[in-house]
Amino acid sequence: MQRVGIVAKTRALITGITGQDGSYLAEFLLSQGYEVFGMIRRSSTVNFERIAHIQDKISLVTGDLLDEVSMINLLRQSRPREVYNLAAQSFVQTSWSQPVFTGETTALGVTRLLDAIRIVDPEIRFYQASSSEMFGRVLEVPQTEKTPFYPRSPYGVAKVYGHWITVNYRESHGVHAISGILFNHESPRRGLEFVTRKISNGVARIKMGLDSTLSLGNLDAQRDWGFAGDYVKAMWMMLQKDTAEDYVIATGETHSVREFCEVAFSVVGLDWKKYVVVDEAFMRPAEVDFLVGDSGKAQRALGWKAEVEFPSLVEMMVRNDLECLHP
Ligand code: NAP
Ligand code: F7E
Repeated sequence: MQRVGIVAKTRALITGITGQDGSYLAEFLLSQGYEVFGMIRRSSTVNFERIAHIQDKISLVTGDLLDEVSMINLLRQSRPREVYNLAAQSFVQTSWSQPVFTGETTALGVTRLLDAIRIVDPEIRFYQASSSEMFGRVLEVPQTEKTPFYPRSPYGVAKVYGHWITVNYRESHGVHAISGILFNHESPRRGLEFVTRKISNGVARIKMGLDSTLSLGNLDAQRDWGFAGDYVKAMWMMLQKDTAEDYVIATGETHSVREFCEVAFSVVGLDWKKYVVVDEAFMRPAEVDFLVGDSGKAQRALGWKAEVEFPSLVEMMVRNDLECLHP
C-alpha cells in the first residue's frame, strides 16, 4: 500500500505585509510553497489594498513593532522558520517631523523583534530591511557592503541602528540574522507620497485632464531605482544561505528625479517642462544627493540580478496609474 505523507510547508512571518514590499514578498513566498503569516497593526480603517488578492491564502496576525509582547505572542502563534522585518516608518520626509516615533519604530522596533525571536525561538532566520539611506552623504562611489555610513535624516539614522543591532544579535546571540541593504525600489504599489509614484500618478492625472501641474522638490537628486518585485526575491535568496551575511541590492545605474519626469511624461507624449513646478515645501532639511549601488556580492554569491530596467519601470508605473484612473 502506498503511504501518503503530509509535507509541512515552511512558515514565514512578514512584518509590514500591508506595505509595498510586504505584498510582493508574500506573493513570492506563496509561489515557493510557503505558509505565509503577516503581522498587521490595528487601524480604524482596513488598509489591505495591496494584499486583497492573496488574503485568502495568508494568515494575518495582530502585532506592533512598538509592543514586544505582541510580537512574542505572534511568534508563538505562527512558529515561523523565517522572519522578514519589513515594517517601518519608511517615509524619509516624515522622519524630520516625527523623529522620535521614527526611532521607536524603525530603530528600536528591530531590537524588540530580535529579542522576541531570541526568547521564542533563536533558530529563526531573520531578515532586516536595511536601506541605502544609511549611506546618505556618500563616502564612496559606488556604495558596497563595506562603504561607511553617513545618514542624513532621522530615518537614515534609525536604519543604521537597525542594521547594527541585527549584526550585533548575530555576533552576540548567534541569531541567523542578515541585513539586506536595498537601494530604492518602486512599483505600481509604491505609496503615493514617494517621488516615483507621485510622478507617475501626476502624469496620469495630467493626461486625463484632472490636474494641470505637478509640484516637486529637488529635481537634481539622483537615485538607483529598481523594481520591488525583483528585490523581494533577493531577500529570500539571502535567507537561504547557511552563512548569515549582509548584501547590497541595487541596479548599478543612477538617474535624477528630472530624468524620471522626462521619461514618465514621454510615455504619454507630453513634455515634462510644461507641467512640473518646483515647490520649496518638498525640499528636505538635509538631502541625499546621489546614490548608486554595487550589488556585485549578491550577483556572485546569490546569483541575483535586477531584471527590470529603468525605462520599463517608469512605463509600468505610468501605465498602471492611467489604468487606475480609467479602467
Ligand atoms: P511601506 O510601503 O511604507 O510599508 C511599511 C509597512 O510597515 C506597512 O505595512 C506598515 O503598516 C508597517 N508598519 C509601520 N509601522 C509599523 C508598526 N509600528 N508596527 C507594525 N507595522 C508597522 O514600505 P516599503 O517600501 O514596503 O519598505 C519595506 C521596508 O524596506 C521598510 O522597512 C523600508 O524602510 C525598507 N526599505 C525600503 C526601500 C524602498 O525603496 N522601498 C529601500 C530600502 C529599505 P500600515 O500599512 O499599517 O501602515
Ligand atoms: O525621494 C526627491 C527627494 O521620498 C527620492 C524610501 O523607500 O528609498 C526611499 O527614500 C528623492 C529625494 O525616496 C520630491 O528629495 C523631489 O532626494 O521617493 P523618495 P527616498 O527618500 O529616497 C530609500 C532607499 C528608503 O529606504 C526609504 O524608505 O526625490 N524629491 N521632489 C521628492 N521626494 C518626494 N517624496 N516628493 C517630492 O515631491
